[in-house]
Amino acid sequence: MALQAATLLPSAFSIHKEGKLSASLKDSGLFGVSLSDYVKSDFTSSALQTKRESSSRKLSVVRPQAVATTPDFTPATVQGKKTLRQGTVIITGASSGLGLATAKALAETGKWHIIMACRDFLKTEKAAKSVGMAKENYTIMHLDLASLESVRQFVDNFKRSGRPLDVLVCNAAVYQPTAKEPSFTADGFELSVGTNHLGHFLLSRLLLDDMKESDFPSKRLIIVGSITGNTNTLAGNVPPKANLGDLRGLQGGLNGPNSSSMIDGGDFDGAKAYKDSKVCNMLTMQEFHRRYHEETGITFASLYPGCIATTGLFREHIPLFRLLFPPFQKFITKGFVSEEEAGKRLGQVVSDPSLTKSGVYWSWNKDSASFVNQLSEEASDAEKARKVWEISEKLVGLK
Ligand code: NDP
Ligand code: PMR
Repeated sequence: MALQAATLLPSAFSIHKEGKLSASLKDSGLFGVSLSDYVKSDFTSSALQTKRESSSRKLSVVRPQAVATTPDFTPATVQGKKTLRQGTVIITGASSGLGLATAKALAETGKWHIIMACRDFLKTEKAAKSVGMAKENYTIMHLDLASLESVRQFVDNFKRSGRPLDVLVCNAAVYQPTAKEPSFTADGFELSVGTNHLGHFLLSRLLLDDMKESDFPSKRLIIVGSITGNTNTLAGNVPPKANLGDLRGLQGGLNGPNSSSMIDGGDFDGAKAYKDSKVCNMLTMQEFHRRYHEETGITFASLYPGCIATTGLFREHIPLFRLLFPPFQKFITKGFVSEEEAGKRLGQVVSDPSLTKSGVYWSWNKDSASFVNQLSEEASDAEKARKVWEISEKLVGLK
């Protein structure tokens, strides 16, 4: 079936060597876009945006980012010090896809204890077993990011566990591309922004003190971003495009009747809400960096792990999309990565000693070498980041 689909796709699209996409189909109902819109826009390959990074932390060895970093996790050697204990990393949404693959990759090193922060305990237990994670390497703790009460409860439970917190990975997300009407979190926020951004915002704010107290040599807060929230890329120009506007909907609480369920105050669009939530994720990471990096030494980072077209993220998409999306990404855009490879990439951002730069957004080139990528104008707008932070603080009850 997948092969059959793949043979259909190349006749419709091709990407030339120089990275320009051309299309022989005018419109694709399946991918929901008019291709003529993209061919006009330059294909800004993330690989073309390679920048060399200079490490801001005191590392004995600084490697250029264009060089492939090994998927070998070595937290024990950061700054030449020996770590006497395992690192503790919380990964939200570790029951499937990228979160699970990262948990597996880190567990296999034996150097990490993974707190799998998930809403479905049984599903997570089965998932951990299915990928062969040894029992002593993980703990499952309940977390429903669509409820602020659940986030607070999770934080209390974690604190009571007495474990230090060394790395927090905000990975969980929902994507509702086919929803006609918005759905809402327990606190009445539109579900995608409420879960992907606001739930994680509260979680990371409440856990910051625990990270400050940790004696781990390289403490990190990672918030998973995406290419589709960055309008400086071809993928980010697929409609509907991310756009937070003047934040009037966020200010109004994203709750429909009295205000809009969308951040920019517009009509509900599930795909846009997801992309907007990813912009919030990338802005939040940078605002954390500006406010806390110097004081705490914590590394704040975001990333685009590649297009992991097989994950549960697309579970609400139409079956035909789920069938054709993986071959489309594999053979046409060549942006596809397997869950395993994506898990290694996020694993690097968790623990590779050369990825300690703070305030940056990581991507990987076609040889799987990491580099610091450029964010779109909106996703790097410091004033917007400050406003999103301040409004979010009020919405989650921190102010
Ligand atoms: P999956 O759907 O496989 O994983 C998402 C995870 O989030 C699941 O474990 C899911 O739990 C969890 N989750 C959803 N809602 C909640 C909630 N309310 N509370 C707690 N956990 C929740 O998708 P991916 O692995 O693809 O996505 C992981 C991250 O990667 C996301 O941040 C996504 O934006 C990002 N990403 C993905 C790309 C891709 O191509 N797939 C590309 C770029 C970024 P459950 O199992 O219970 O549903
Ligand atoms: Mg996209 C280099 C081109 C590229 C890349 C890397 C992605 C990644 N996509 C690319 C191109 C295109 N996509 C083109 C040309 C089209 C029109 C045919 C297209 C369409 C498309 C759709 C309909 N793409 C999508 C969708 C989705 O529903 C996915 C989405 O937006 O989820 C939010 C998606 C994605 N494309 C990607 C990636 C990584 C995604 C999904 C994951 C995400 O951002 O989290």
